[in-house]
Amino acid sequence: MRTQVAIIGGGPSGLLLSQLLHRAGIDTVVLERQSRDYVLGRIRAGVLEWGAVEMLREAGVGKRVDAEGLPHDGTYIATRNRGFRIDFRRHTGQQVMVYGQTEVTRDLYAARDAMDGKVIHGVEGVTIHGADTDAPHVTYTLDGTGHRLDCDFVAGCDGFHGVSRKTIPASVLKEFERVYPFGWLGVLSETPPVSHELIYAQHERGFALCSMRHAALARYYVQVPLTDKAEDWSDDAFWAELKRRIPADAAETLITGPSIEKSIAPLRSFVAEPMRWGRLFLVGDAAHIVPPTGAKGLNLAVSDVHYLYHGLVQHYQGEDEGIDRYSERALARVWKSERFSWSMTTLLHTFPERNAFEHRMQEAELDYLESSDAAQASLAENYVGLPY
Ligand code: RFL
Ligand code: PHB
Repeated sequence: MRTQVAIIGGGPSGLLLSQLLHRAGIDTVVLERQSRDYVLGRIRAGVLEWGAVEMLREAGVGKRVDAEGLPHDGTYIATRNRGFRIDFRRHTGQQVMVYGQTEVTRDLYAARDAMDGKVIHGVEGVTIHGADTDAPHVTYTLDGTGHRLDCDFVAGCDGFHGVSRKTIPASVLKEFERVYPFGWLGVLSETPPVSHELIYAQHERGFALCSMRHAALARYYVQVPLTDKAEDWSDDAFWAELKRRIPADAAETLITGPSIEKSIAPLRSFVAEPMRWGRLFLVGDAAHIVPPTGAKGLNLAVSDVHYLYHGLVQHYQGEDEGIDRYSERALARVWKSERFSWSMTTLLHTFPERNAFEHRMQEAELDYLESSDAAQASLAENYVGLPY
């Protein structure tokens, strides 16, 4: 089989890239290890930057996000003795859109089906060959039979644990990492969200977040030690802990119910450089991970797709500037989102090893954020998303 762009991974970045390229007349094949139901069962991101929404519209999949997404003009930051609102609209003139990653992926699958896009599920042993030559190819096994896919380019959209990044020789790839000493225990429940905007709560027992998917589906998180296991947390224990950490008025009005999903995600910051090796491009989580505190993971995957999509379209029009500068352009935005996600994580979490000085620094930082318009404008600017 032959295609122009072989895409490894059918998560949001792989599907969006495939959809955009197909609309531009560029042929792709997406190779996904899991089944479609498995991919759609993963509960992950919930907040889209406006630029990401515009990319979905550009890909022809903006209808449902526009109809069902919840535009948010601001967010709350809370501590035990105070709470304040960051007004995105006032500071930036922009909003964000609350719309689940599951729904983005569902919309992209529907669009790929409608265009007869080639998305192959259940592939095993994906291996990239000759990425540093002019004629790369990918081999894989499907239902026990070996296959070969020849291509012009390979897009590595296969997430943090994929094969693409590992294909780049260690002598070329530089990795930067911070692993945080805690995770987020997340619960999804079919209850009305406690607040019409998100609440990011700093508390000495640990961070908590009140989020949502829609009017009847709430998403909550609490910071937990990495040694905790989701199955050891009863629903009652989760609700009790959440109520302790959020402002009293929210705790009083919180409507609880059975969890329909409960899982723990570890927090990590990670960047691999460069994001291109020959004819292989890394996209999204394959190249970088952010802790979820800034809601940037999915949004960064979308901005990577933006740069690569335009670079590939240019290439097929005879101009290589876009693909030649892909890594540099993507990384410039990645590092700024890494900085923001790291600073939000540091500001709002309880670090077991913090000393008295560092505690006071955290308090002063929160105090500054509450009292300074400039600090709030900076948070707002980063939260709604830096320009592409
Ligand atoms: P994905 O979504 O991981 O998709 C990669 C796809 O590649 C497939 N794959 C392979 N396919 C073929 N061969 C192989 N060898 C393969 N290896 C892997 C996988 O099955 C998968 O389908 O990466 P992508 O597309 O770059 O998208 C990135 C986003 O998914 C990610 O940044 C966010 O979900 C991160 N993230 C969150 N971001 C937020 O902004 N807010 C959140 O609340 C949030 N929560 C999360 C998250 C990520 C999590 N992970 C990765 C554990 C919660 C979790 C649990
Ligand atoms: C979510 O709704 O899952 C969510 C929202 C904001 C974040 C992280 C996760 O910062």
